[in-house]
Amino acid sequence: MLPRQLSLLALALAAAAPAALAQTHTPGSFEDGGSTLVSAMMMFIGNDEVVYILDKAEGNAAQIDGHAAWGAAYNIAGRTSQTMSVITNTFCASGMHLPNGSYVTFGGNGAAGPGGNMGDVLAPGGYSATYDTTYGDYSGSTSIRILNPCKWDEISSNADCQWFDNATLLHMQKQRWYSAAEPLGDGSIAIIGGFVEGGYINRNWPNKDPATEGGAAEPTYEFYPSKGDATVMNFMIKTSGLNSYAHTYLMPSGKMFVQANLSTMLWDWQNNQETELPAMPDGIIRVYPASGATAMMPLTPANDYSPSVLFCGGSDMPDYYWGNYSWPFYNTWTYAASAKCHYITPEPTDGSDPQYVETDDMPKGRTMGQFVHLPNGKMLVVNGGSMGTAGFSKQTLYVTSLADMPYDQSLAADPVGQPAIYDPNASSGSHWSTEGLNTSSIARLYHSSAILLPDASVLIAGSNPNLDVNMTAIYPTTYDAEVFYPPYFSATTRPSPQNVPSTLSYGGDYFNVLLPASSYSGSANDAADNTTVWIIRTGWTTHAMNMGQRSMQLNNTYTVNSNGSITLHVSQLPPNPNLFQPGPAMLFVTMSGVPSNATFVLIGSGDFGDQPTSAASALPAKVQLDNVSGSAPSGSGGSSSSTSSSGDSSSSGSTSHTGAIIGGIVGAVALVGILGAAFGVYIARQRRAASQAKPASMYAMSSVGGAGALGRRDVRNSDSSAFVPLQHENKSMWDASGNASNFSLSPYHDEPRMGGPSGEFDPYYQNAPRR
Ligand SMILES: [Cu+2]
Repeated sequence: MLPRQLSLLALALAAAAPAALAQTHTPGSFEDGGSTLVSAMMMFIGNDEVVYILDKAEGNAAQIDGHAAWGAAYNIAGRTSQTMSVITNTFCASGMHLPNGSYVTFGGNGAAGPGGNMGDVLAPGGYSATYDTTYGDYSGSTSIRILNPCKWDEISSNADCQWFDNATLLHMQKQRWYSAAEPLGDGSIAIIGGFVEGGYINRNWPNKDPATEGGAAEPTYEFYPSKGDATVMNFMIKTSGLNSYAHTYLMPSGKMFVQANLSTMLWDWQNNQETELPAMPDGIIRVYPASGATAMMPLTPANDYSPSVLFCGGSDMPDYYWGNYSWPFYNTWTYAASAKCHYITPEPTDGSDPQYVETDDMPKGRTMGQFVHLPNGKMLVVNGGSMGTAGFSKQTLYVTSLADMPYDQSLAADPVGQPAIYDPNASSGSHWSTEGLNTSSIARLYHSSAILLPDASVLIAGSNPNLDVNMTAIYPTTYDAEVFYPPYFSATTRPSPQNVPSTLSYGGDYFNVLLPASSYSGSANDAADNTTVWIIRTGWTTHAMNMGQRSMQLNNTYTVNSNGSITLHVSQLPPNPNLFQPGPAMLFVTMSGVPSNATFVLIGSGDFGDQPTSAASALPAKVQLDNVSGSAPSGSGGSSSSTSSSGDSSSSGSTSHTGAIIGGIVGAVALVGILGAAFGVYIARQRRAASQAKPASMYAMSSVGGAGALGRRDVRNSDSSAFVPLQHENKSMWDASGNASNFSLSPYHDEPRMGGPSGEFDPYYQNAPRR
């Protein structure tokens, strides 16, 4: 066949790709998800076509602009990827959606070069690098990078589809590696804590300066867009050491649940006041690097939209074992991860005191397990290992040579390849199920990720417990993605809702969704009674978390029509943006536990600021009709013969069914227009002007600023061979001898924009004091 004919065939196949959703998938199985080109340390879903992927700057074979790539876009239907340009090092950033459906990522690390070494253009003082000429990455320590999702075909051709990543124009006040990020009810994002640069855990030992660790810890919070100066959060000092990637969940009151080390609090961010909540039980650490699985449990009418936060796994390693910035003071891979689960309702509606409550153990202990909400009200846990912790290192206190490290640089071992599913509504002792769930043969340890896809399957990718790309390590750099098919893929028919809106509000008029009779079999009344409507925010997946992930069941009633169709009357979200912050989400209609495909929806105003709310309107009373049935083949997953909304217990992982998966793809198309329109003020102009500009002056080699921003002048007294900026043999402020004369060359901190760009480039410009 001639090359041209081949390419035409490829085009024809690509055009047919959406029909892949109607293919057969084996419930409980993993399918080959293709290559992500860069190792998927972070992922988020942009729309029904594209998942965006970020790696750290490292020596990936995939190239862009003449150097290794560390960004990619993944085609969901085609399971192929294309590289994307990212300017700064995204090594262990945090990320979040924005109210308009764009995404933002915060911080990272200094520039890295081959071998995980510091880049070759050093920052003043030589403690880290601003740039590396081989990998082509700039420091990402203060970066704020923004991406406006595009359809697959646009990405390579449209500059507006690229990352905006220019820290000269837009950046945080502080350097942050492993910061937490949590959206507020106004769509702005709290950015909390982190390391200034890398390390195993965020402390020296002994821990004499729990606030700043001699300038290595960043105990402050700030907001994007800014609400003022970065300010110390006392909780970060209290939890010093094990306080990075703190677990954060906005509560209905507008206060924020924050969990780190063994401590828990409610944070009134408007007044920076902390209310202590009970300590995590049983000495189990859930933050990095113990990295327990955590998620807010689904918000439902049945639980009155009262949030509970679930934690599973992690590690109860004694405090000393966690070591310091350099490495653990224990051979972590010999320490079993916890299987225990606890949940807490931080703001009980009955006025009782919040308490951690133990629930069923996971089937197996896990560190780096991660929860993915499924559109049937259940929670999938995937990835991780049963031994050790997150992080990587060339040594521990006891194994002092990399050659003697039994799992190379990995501090975890014994990957747990079998998913498990938690049902919040099951009775005690039966919350967990692994029935019919296959076991993946791909280790998903440090720097792996997982996210729900619009067809309700789950994309799993990443794993790279190595300083740089290493394809021969026991747990190598992993580019192979997998798609996991939950048990509801046993269904022969899936619901095909019509008239799903593309925007939702906080309160206000209900909307109607039509379910054709072809969506189900059996009694219409029973089918309607077992139909639920879910909005799921998949979040920003990295480090065993899905930052911002939420699941909410909307209230609904129904009318059964004489032709067998069912009209669902669906409430908007409850009139409180704190329950489900403004921004993008996927809407599923689930019949007897079998979800439709997702429709992408935008919740709220599409912009920062106070969100419009109105009282919830009353739903019409449900209307049933006897002797009306669905027209789907009987025995389908949507059959009313299912007696509960679980619908997935009878499937077998070894049985394959042909699924006629019809879906809400159409609704997703509408979102593109919204994305294009809503955020122009913030993004479009700046991107056109500056997105591709090489930030040659990004980090001028000046000694401006910073010296006063680091607090105490104690020096960090531990170094890390495994985390980029500290690997350099420098005599900088990090040096244990602490030469005070170097302090005037302290890290870049939020340089003033003298003669700089106008405010159109920088949301901070109007409202944040510069220093
Ligand atoms: Cu990391």
